[in-house]
Amino acid sequence: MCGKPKLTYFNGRGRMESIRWLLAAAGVEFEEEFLETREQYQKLIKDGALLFDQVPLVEIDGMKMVQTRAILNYIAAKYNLYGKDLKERAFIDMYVEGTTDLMGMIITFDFTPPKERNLPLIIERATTRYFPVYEKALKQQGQEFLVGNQFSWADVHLLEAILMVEEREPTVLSKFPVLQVFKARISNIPTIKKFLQPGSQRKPRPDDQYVATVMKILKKD
Ligand code: GTS
Repeated sequence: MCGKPKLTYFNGRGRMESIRWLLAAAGVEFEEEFLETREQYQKLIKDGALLFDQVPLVEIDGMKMVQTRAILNYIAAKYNLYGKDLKERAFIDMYVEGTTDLMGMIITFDFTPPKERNLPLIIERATTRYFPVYEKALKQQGQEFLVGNQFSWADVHLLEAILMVEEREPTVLSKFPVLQVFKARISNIPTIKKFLQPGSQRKPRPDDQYVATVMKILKKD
């Protein structure tokens, strides 16, 4: 690898946060450049750095990678967090797509006009559609991890999703004892434990100022 991966995005979670989580879980140090102005973003486009004129951008192994899913796939495969065969990969993909859908609802929440926000729907989906699947999978397997008795991207993504929903509804795991144990166990993996500590590159829940900055840079006002 040529140096540390460099992540270019806004100084907040958005689509980049799962990439930060995955790199941190793999124990990979990374650098970050934050977009603060529209000019910075336009320069990236002018320089041809963004294949589809969109961020996240991750410079890794001599590539300028865009498209969140492609970036995550690459990192997961490179750092052995993507299962040991095609079937394990298929399960990791299914679990990750589920948590992506759930987190997507929360990521867009702060960008939605207050009157149209529907937190009860998110909590209902978390507790009736998504968390039961992970609770059952872990229980049936009788194992510590979601796929193949081995720590994978699916576990990292599920913990990220659990913490994100808990930020909005702290009691959300009350009916999911297996997920409670899972959360404690995965949070204690040394690389993750470090990422969860204050001062890490993990980003806080978005505030109004963050939303305004993103809107200004993307000219969505
Ligand atoms: N499919 C892409 C991905 O998953 O990476 C979508 C990327 C995307 O839409 N990025 C937004 C962007 O650059 C920024 S954000 O949604 O992550 O905040 N939008 C600019 C544009 O012109 O589409």
